[in-house]
Amino acid sequence: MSELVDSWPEGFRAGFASVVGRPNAGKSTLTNAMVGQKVAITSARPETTRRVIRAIVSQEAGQIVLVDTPGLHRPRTLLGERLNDMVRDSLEGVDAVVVCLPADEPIGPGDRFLLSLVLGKGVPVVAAVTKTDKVGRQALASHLLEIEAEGDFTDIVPVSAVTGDQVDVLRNVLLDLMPESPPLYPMGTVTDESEETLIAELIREAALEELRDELPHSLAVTVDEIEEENARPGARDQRPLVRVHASIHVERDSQKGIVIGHGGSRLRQIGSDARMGIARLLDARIYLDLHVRVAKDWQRDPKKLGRLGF
Ligand SMILES: Nc1nc2c(ncn2[C@@H]2O[C@H](COP(=O)(O)OP(=O)(O)OP(=O)(O)O)[C@@H](O)[C@H]2O)c(=O)[nH]1
Ligand SMILES: [Mg+2]
Repeated sequence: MSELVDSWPEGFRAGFASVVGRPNAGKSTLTNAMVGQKVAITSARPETTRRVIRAIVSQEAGQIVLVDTPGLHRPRTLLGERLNDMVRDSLEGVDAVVVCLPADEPIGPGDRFLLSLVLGKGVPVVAAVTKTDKVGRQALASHLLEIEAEGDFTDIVPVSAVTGDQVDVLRNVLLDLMPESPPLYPMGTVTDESEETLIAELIREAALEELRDELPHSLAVTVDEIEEENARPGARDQRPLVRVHASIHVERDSQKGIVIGHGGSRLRQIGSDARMGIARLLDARIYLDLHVRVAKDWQRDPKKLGRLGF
């Protein structure tokens, strides 16, 4: 990969930092803020991230490959176990670990369990105290003291991914922890995820948003086919037309109706939201063909999980 990068400044640093924390702690939002571009999908529902996503921060002085992970939680399904395994695997061989601890919630047993997995393993651990815009100064100050007492952190950085406050501080702290190395990716690359994965994720994000608290965990999305056509000569919009055929998989027949909605209204809304995100991603006109399919109890079925990419 480094042959794609011809030269780099003396003393350039590059390495990996795993971003971990309990579900909904703000890992993906923080990852996107550090990159300055949306790579990972986010939502107000816990367990949004379901795969390990590499998001790359490139700066003059170095490169940080952030590894955004699913939230570590008490698993209830085979899918849950797989997600937790991904988090554990993501800790191997990284140069730093960022533990996200929300400023607006007390440290709980889940956080302590996670800390026991990462602290004292010879890898620097930075506590990112997330969502600081949600609490007052006083509350934040005492929360920081509590976190300090939880273990031997290399650094503790309060940060808000929404206002951007201290995002640059966290970036610099991490950059200092990276080893001297040539760039690991061409400068300017923001992720190594396939287009197909990013599209499937944008559809899932739109569905999570539209379905609110209904069946958030029962959905999986696959992209079945992508076709690209050039714009007709003389057409007003000269961007290519990309036809995306994708499926939303649910666990039961009854859920199919929920996703489709009255007269198909919900599915249309999901499609229209997702289409905007995909158009932005590909800089193209998008035709999105969405189907809802039932993959009975897919979260507990190893074969079906495999087919859905887990
Ligand atoms: N006010 C505020 N909200 C935030 C901030 N960061 C994240 N959030 C919100 O917190 C919720 C969860 O954010 P995510 O980034 O999806 O959390 P996550 O840790 O990646 O969650 P999982 O992938 O489910 O483990 C979303 O509604 C975000 O908008 C922040 O700095 N300030
Ligand atoms: Mg996430």
